[in-house]
Amino acid sequence: MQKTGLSRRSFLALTGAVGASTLLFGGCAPKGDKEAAVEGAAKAADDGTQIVNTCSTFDCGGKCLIKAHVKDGAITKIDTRDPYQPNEDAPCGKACVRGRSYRKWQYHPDRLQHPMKRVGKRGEGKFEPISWDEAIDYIVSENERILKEYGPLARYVQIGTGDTGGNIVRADLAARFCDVTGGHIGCYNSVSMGNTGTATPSMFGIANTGSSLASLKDTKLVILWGHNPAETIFGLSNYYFRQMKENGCKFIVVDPRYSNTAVELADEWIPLLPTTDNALMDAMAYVIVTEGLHDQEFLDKYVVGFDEEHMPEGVEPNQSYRAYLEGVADGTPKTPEWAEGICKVPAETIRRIAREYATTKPAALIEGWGPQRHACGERTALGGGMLGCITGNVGKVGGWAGAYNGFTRNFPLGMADLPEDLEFESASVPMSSGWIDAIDDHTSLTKENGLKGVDRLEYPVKMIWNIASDFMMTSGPDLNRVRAILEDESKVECIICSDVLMTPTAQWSDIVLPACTCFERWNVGGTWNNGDYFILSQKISEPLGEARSEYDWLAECADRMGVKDAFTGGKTEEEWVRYMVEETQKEFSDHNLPDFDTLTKEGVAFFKKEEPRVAFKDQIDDPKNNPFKTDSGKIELFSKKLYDMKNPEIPATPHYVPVAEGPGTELAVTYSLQLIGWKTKARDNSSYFTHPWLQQTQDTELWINPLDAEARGIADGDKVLVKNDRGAMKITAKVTTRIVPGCVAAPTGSWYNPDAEGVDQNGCVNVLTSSARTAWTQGNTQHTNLVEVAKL
Ligand SMILES: Nc1nc2c(c(=O)[nH]1)N[C@H]1C(S)=C(S)[C@@H](COP(=O)(O)OP(=O)(O)OC[C@H]3O[C@@H](n4cnc5c(=O)[nH]c(N)nc54)[C@H](O)[C@@H]3O)O[C@H]1N2
Ligand SMILES: Nc1nc2c(c(=O)[nH]1)N[C@H]1C(S)=C(S)[C@@H](COP(=O)(O)OP(=O)(O)OC[C@H]3O[C@@H](n4cnc5c(=O)[nH]c(N)nc54)[C@H](O)[C@@H]3O)O[C@H]1N2
Ligand code: SF4
Ligand SMILES: [Mo]
Repeated sequence: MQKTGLSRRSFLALTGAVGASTLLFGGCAPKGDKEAAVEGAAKAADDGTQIVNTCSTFDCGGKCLIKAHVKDGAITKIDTRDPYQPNEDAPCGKACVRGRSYRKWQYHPDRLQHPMKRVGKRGEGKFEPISWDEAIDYIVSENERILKEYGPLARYVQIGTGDTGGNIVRADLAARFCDVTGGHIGCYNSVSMGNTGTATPSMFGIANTGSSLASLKDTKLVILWGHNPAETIFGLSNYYFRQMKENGCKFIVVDPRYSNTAVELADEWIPLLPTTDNALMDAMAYVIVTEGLHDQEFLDKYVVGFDEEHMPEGVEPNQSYRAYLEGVADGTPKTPEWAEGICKVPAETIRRIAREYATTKPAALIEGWGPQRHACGERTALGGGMLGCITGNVGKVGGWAGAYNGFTRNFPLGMADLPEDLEFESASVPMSSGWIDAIDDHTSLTKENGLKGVDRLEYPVKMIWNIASDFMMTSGPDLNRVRAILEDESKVECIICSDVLMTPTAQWSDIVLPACTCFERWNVGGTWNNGDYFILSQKISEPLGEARSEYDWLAECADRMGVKDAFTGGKTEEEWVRYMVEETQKEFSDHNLPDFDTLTKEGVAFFKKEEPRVAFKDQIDDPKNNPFKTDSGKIELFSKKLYDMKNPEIPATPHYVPVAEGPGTELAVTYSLQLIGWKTKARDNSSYFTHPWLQQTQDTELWINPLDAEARGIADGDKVLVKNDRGAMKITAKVTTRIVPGCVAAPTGSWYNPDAEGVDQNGCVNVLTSSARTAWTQGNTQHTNLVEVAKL
């Protein structure tokens, strides 16, 4: 049993500490001297305080150097700047407002400190503390029972993003435990960018179409399309974009909201209705092509499907993208006036930005992931790539290819895989809502609607593992539907949760285990998208109370089931981290990476500085020897594979198709506003929802345009009810011109908190979101919702 290094008194003293909230956006350290870092690292101050260079493992979009001040086993202060000053050749993330507040999360008064077992009805919130021995007994016996009664595929490991900023992922450990004891159902598709992830390979042959942001040094124009790095961070995006801004690069932001990124960077904000991006993209293409501003030479040489002269075999005439733009088949040319009626961007603005984008070389159109977490997500992801192609910006220094918004090599190396001769069953379902179907009607799942690994499921899901995950009851779609299913205790028989706080998912679990935080165990943190370094996420404090690392208790469960060595591979968690660092050091032997012990002092391992990566440069410079990895070897603006699917929602060219739940539909008569969520600086997804400091940095409020507010008699600060057929939530209205009329937006991650009538009290958008999946990827559609708003 692990013991806390903190006395109850010092814990209370820490949680009682008061401080002002820092209203900073994320960013990076200025240039400076790396040697100072080493000198200052792990230095003991006069009062015995150690300063440790480390990082968190949150799935937050960044990975920043944290300087934790540690005294008597407790974190007394979080710093990020001095004396560490990474130099310009090796920039490293500097803590954002959330990072500055880690200590208040680490010592949150509500932290779970003991295992607990449900005693009331599921979801009622009644638990009693149990010992770890009792918890292990329960987990082992439930696993043995479910394996015997149903089989391994009755065990579902829920997506768990809480610690995916680290290399050892908690949910993966649960999957590993299940596999060494017979197998499990997992999930596929990234919850963050699954629609982009599937769509882009059809156009470019690979999913990661991003370049290094350092390659944009001389870019003159950047269009940030539904991309909000001032809040979402995305590696070192703010560092590079701010430098570019200072050097005179123009920024246009296309977003239904005047986002913080628009505030900070935009020379021009283009508001549009959600889900209509492709109409704007089509009309921009129409202007570019009809005015002869497109790069015909590039299209002739590298692209299939732009015009009728470059089409694959076996396709009817007039299916090219150009024929679509000209309205050859449907009689509707995709003019700016046509698009204005759909996306609400004035035709003259469309003409102006289309001309500007096509005539400014190089220019980079970079998409965020918000626009693709929609029912039309696959098409929107490809639309950005389409504009990059017709302007010849692909494979060029300073240009940009597709929807992926940066590039990072994949490192460091992970834990060793399970032995190849280990036999276990596996299947997977679409992450967003396949698991809901696998509980509710497992026979409905087929290959056609997303089941992988097996032809059919023989039994429903009976056990759910929620490890570092609040997806089940906060961040997943259509929570009221999920709630009704889970309330029937005969359906799912055992729900396991390991978290640091009593989240809604924990409340709806049968056993809740107190997890240690990233500061109480070893790991390695990697960056998102750009930033060529990794950071040792050090254990700097003993777990609070009886909190434990999942690695340890799962190893104990595996031991009880006779498979401990298979689970651990003979290593402790810390030994795995050492192994990963050493293997990475070996693999990149010419990069002069620090060894584990040096890393404990320096914190950060920088890779050797290399030329910035420009996606597809080889394919463009020397196409003969470097074909694109598509069927045709070229960029596919028209995909024969998609054409053969004959599904109007999956067109062969990335053009506008209205969504089923959008403006102009019959449903919009009843629910006339589109609701989107966005990721706020105050949270990391659902994490920090109850963080007392971060709550002060962004209210949970519904942005609504004055026109829509006035029509409903709503004033700024009024309590409103947001409603559709799936559910309702109460929230405070923020009447603001920062949002386009016809659209309302709320921050994501508010904990699900329904009252007796089922009306959510916290502003949890997922009572209103749909479990429908995208047509092609089976990805999530959580930004595509129609709602009505009324004053309470
Ligand atoms: N409507 C709507 N829904 C969305 C989205 C959206 O845009 N709109 N976005 C989607 C996306 S992209 C994502 S990634 C998901 C995120 O879904 P969430 O599950 O909400 O993700 P997180 O907040 O990252 O982490 C989940 C839990 O991990 C816990 N945790 C943190 N660190 C640790 C740890 O070290 N150990 C353990 N055991 N627990 C830990 C946190 O306390 C938290 O409760 O939400 C998705 N849901
Ligand atoms: N502060 C903070 N940072 C985070 C996270 C967090 O929770 N908080 N979460 C992290 C995670 S897990 C992820 S996956 C990433 C997610 O990163 P993103 O998916 O890029 O973030 P979002 O806020 O969902 O969306 C970005 C922008 O898209 C806009 N948008 C929504 N719908 C549309 C549309 O139809 N068209 C257009 N043009 N724009 C649209 C939103 O208004 C928003 O400003 O962020 C990461 N970073
Ligand atoms: S939350 Fe993410 S972006 Fe903020 S300090 Fe931590 S690692 Fe950096
Ligand atoms: Mo995400």
